[in-house]
Formats: sequence, structure tokens, C-alpha cells
Amino acid sequence: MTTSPDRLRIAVQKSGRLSEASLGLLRRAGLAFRASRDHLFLYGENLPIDVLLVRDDDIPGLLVEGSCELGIVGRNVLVEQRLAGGGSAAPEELLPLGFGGCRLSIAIPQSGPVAQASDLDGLRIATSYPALLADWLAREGLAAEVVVLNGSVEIAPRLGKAEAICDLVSSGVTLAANQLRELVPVFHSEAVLALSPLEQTAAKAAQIERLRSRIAGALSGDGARLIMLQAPRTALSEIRRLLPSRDQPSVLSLDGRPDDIAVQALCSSALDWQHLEELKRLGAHGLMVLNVERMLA
Ligand code: PRT
Ligand code: ZN
Repeated sequence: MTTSPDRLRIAVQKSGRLSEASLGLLRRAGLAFRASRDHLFLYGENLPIDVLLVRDDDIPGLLVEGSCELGIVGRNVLVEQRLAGGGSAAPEELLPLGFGGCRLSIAIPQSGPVAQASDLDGLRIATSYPALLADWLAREGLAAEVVVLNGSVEIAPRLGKAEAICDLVSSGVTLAANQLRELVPVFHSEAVLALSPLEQTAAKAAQIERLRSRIAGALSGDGARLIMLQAPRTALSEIRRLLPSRDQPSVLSLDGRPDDIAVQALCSSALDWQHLEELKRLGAHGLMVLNVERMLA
């Protein structure tokens, strides 16, 4: 599959934990799509950027062969394939995306002899992430046997295939349901924007940077609020102290009212009713809090 010289292609998980959030993020970055009949392809209607819907495990390979310039994939999949590929060219992580958070952890039966990581020496650990696990074992100087399983890793100890497992954990409910307990995390993951290792033309490199910056802008708007208020000039330093703002607020003079000011500040989502009530006590009025949809640094 070759890409068009003037359209970017981004690979996204077709159906799974990352699908909805990935497409939602691309929409918030300003992309609009029309689906192909087979639902494997989303044609970019307003920008020259198309989406290829695939299995998450295929995304690093598509980036390496150049079928796509960008992909949204779990860091666990990206780094596993990079480590497994030895020294060959691998996609690069451009931007962490703040969703799909999980950890790859070693877990052991709740009632078993293993108490700490060093007890794993000489035991068998079942996993679908052999390269990440082997990398961690080497760094820890442990000699455990890695048993590769492609699914249902959590039942391996009950089947007698391994004494421990190494699997993704988010809430921990699956481990508990299988009478397992988390011993040690070996890798922290979230969805990331990944870039093909192939060299891009100047035009495509510019489009890639434009999309990266839009996605970063959509993410930095998450939870951000713009607060606007008017207040007596004398209350300014107290107001500054109170606002959970990211940067210094803008302070504006008001025509014909030398004793008053208008204040605008970008705040985190930590701005709550209590902040507003305290600002009011300082003499602020006309308070307005707006959700920030997007920002461009
Ligand atoms: O069909 P395709 O191959 O595309 O999908 P998939 O089944 O391989 O992947 P999918 O959709 O399950 O996960 C996609 C990505 O989501 C993973 O590569 C991770 O980056 C991320 N992610 C985040 C998770 C989890 N959280 C997660 N909890 N992936 C899997 N799990 C599984 C885990 O393997 C275990 O079985 O959920 C179970 C544990 O969850 P808790 O909440 O019970 O701890
Ligand atoms: Zn998969």
C-alpha cells in the first residue's frame, strides 16, 4: 500500500479500547471524516488527512513500512515491537495523548510463595509482552523464564503453565477476579501519537507538524477554563494569589473607572465554586468562567 504524495495517513485502532478516544481527539483537532463503504478507511473531508482503521498490533508495522505516516497506539505495543525488532528502524513517540493509561505488571497468585521481585528468579512468567518483560528482567538482573501466551494470560498459573504473569492492568479488577495480586509494575503506558521512521518530504513534514501541534492544542485545552471578572484595583494581589492560573493573568484598565480593573486568566479545572465565592468576597463581580475548547501556543 503506497501513500499519496499530498495526503497524510494516520492509523487508528478499528475497534477496541483506544478507538473512540482516538477518533474523538482527531475530531477535536479539527478533522472531519467520511467513512468508506467497508469501514476500513475514513476520508478526510476538510484536510488532506485520512484515517486507516486497523488492529492496534499492526500499527507499528504500518509505520515502519511507510503505509502510514502517523499512528495512535499504546506505548506498550510500540515499545514491545521496537525491542523485539532489535536495532531496526522503529517508529518514534511524538506525543503522549493522556488516555488508554495502564501498566504492564507482574502478578502472582494471592496465596503463593513469591513475596518480592527477587523471588521470581528461576520461575516461569507468562506474558504477551515478552520483549518488555525480558528487558525488565535483564535490568533487574533476574533469570526467570518467559512463557509467551497470546491471550488469557491471567489463567496461566491455574493451568500450571507459569508461576507468575506479566500483563496489562488498569483497575486491577481482572487480577482480583483471578486470585492474583500485583507484585511490581515493569512498564507504564498510555496512548501515544507515533511517527513513521521513514524520511518525509518537506511538504509532508510540515503537515505532520501541523497535526501534531493541533493535537497538542486540543489536549492542552482539556480541563482549561478562562475566568473573566471585574474587581477593585486594590484587590489585585489577593486575586492573583487565589487563582489556580497557569500563567500571569491579563489585567485591563476600564474606561472612566480608574479604581477598577478587568482580569482574565487561564485556569486549570481546579477552579471551583469556592474559588468564585472567595473572589466575590474580595469585591470581584461579573464573574464568568468559560470552557476552553482549543489553544495554540
Ligand atoms: O483488536 P485489537 O488487536 O486492535 O485490540 P486488542 O484487544 O489487542 O487491544 P485492546 O483494545 O484491549 O487494548 C488496546 C490498548 O489499550 C492496549 O494496547 C493498551 O495500550 C490500552 N489499555 C489500557 C489496555 C488496558 N488499559 C487494559 N486494562 N489494554 C488491555 N487491558 C486489559 C488487560 O490485558 C487485562 O486483560 O484489561 C484487563 C485488565 O483490566 P483491569 O481494569 O481489570 O485491570
Ligand atoms: Zn491487539
